[in-house]
Amino acid sequence: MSAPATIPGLDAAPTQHPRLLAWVREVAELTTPDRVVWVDGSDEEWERLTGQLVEAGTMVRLNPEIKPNSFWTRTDPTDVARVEERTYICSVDEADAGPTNNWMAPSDMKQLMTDLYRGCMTGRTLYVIPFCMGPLTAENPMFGVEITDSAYVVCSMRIMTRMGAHVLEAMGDDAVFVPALHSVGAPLQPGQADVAWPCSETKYITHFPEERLIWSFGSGYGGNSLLGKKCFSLRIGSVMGRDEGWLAEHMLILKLTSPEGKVYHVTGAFPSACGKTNLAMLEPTIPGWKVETLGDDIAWMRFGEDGRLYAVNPEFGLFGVAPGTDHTTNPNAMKTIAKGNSLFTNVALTDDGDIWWEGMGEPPAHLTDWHGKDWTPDSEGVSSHPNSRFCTPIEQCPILSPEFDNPNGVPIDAILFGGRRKTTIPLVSESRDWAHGVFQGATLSSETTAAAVGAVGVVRRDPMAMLPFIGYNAGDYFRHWIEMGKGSDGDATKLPKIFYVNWFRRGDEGQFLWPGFGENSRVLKWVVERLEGKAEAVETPIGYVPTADSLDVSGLDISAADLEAALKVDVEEWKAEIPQIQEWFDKFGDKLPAVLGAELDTLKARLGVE
Ligand code: GTP
Ligand code: SPV
Ligand code: MN
Repeated sequence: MSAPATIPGLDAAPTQHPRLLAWVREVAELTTPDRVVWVDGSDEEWERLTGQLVEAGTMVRLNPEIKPNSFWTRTDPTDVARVEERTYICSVDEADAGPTNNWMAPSDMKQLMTDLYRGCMTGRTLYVIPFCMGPLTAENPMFGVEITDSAYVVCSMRIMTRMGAHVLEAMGDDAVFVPALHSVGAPLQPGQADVAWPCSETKYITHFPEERLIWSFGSGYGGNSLLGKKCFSLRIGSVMGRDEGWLAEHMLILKLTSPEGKVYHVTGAFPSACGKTNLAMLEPTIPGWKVETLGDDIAWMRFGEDGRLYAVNPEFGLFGVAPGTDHTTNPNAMKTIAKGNSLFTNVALTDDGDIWWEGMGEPPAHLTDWHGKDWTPDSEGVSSHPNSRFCTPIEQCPILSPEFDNPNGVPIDAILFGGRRKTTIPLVSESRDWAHGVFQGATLSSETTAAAVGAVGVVRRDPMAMLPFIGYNAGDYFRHWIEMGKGSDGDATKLPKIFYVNWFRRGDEGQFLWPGFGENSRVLKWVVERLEGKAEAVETPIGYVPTADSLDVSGLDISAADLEAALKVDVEEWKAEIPQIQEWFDKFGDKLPAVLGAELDTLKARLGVE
């Protein structure tokens, strides 16, 4: 069957970039949309698309007096989170995907997905979104182009990335870019009515690392469809980083100023829904300390000319977990969304056209829940999906650091690894050196959350909080981290110090031992004082842990027993961890760097394990 001679809009391309034009034509001929729209990122376009989405029932406009220019969306109840089981790294050699990724041969995957894509945009609009991850002023701007048949994705990408006409112009005729193809996989036959949230039961989130290519099918949600985020900035980004000597990491970035006016920059890798956004926007509870936000989810880290490691946030918006976000826990997030221009997905709607979710104080007497049903405080179940999200421009954050747009990034002083563990892992420990810090990261464990489809609360190894995001063999990824530890100029003393934190340890009654949120500034203070050589610590088998009085708890409502329990290194608990770490490391065979095997032996010896 031959494709129609012309698809409206296809030839109206505002670019002469030959590779881009050829790719858009090829995709349009395969997917047969009704029209092609070249996205310009303008206010008029936003008005038009949000208007269409309201008309289609996908979005509800919120009360402009409360949340100006903001919208509420409910997804299909089956399309609420990343789908790790359906995520593939299609490297040429299966060994390059490693033991932690799903793999299929690129040619097999392409054949399978080409069949899915054939005609899949019938009755829909194909949007072409030129975008740039990180500042456009970078020496090598990291361009991508997403093709999607979802206007919701276009609007979300406008918040989450630098995109539109100015990006296309900056690409000129020959810029290298990452092609990222997305379809919700729900063609419309003539006369067929659309649904509010089109998607497909068949889902594939696929990466071709050698080609720097992304193909996604079947889901409209977050990390599955906003392809600049996890797919480009982490999975493809990590492969680029391996090849070019830098790191693409699932990390927040913050700037910390001490009462003496000394400036530090900290990154933190915690798994999905384990506290990055909250720490990035933290309001310190200890006097004189100041936090400014640089990024809440992704950091690209490269060596600067001075041999230090610099971090850039490639994103332009915040895609934050809604439940638990409130004026007490994260006041800066609340101030950011109060400015409007935001999308809310799978939260609840109030009767006066505002949004509500669990954790936001007393519930109103009546809500429309994320299923679109009436909800009252007596209703069974929650009003908002546990992975419901706010999507909001980072430039609206009242504590955004002025360095946010600096293409060179900020020099990193400390890296925090952290997980969600009820037991075993103390509030904070400092690694002995880089290799020990990489060991802490490589063996990081956390309970699964609602950010991915599947069981919640199951402890798993999540190396550097990157388990679902490493675009290559995790053993090679550990080796890359070890290599980075040599420094760019052989001076490892310029590298950040590595710490391991856990805000989520529980007491005997199931209560959190540590109050968390703004009080985490006390841990940041200890980290800085360790960098300055001021704070005391005890050496334990797992690293340096604060002494009871080196952590500033002045004015904090915590019992001595809870504090001791939060900081405790329990040798028996750690002994129980060893077989799990051993089993985890065994997965990597020859690929496991010998340094990490040696770290495990050291840990065993320190714990007195045979
Ligand atoms: P992703 O966007 O999925 O990568 O998540 P994230 O790492 O940015 O996590 P986020 O900061 O959104 O927090 C996830 C959940 O953990 C929210 O419900 C928070 O309220 C809660 N949380 C964050 N920090 C703390 C803390 O210090 N203590 C406790 N108890 N809960 C926290
Ligand atoms: C995560 O799951 O780590 C997120 C949300 O930040 S998503 O964009 O869906 O990946
Ligand atoms: Mn994340």
